[in-house]
Amino acid sequence: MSEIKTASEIKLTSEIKITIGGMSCGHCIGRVKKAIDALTGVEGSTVEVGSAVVRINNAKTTQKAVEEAVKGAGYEVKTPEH
Ligand SMILES: [Cu+2]
Repeated sequence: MSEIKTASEIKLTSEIKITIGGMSCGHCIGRVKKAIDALTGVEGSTVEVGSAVVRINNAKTTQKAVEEAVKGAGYEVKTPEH
């Protein structure tokens, strides 16, 4: 069942979903979105109360970095470790 991937098949961009605690209103959305969008390697984000979908460039950033940015803005990340 092993699958060998060539370099061209490795996706450079991926979409990650983060579950966020502590958000309650549009002000929170603005703060979280600003923190995420300020990161190098973030190509786009959709933020709503309780979650964010973020498109990242895997060569420039990681899901962990995005989660740290959310925490740095004062919110709780509920995404399980994987
Ligand atoms: Cu709020």
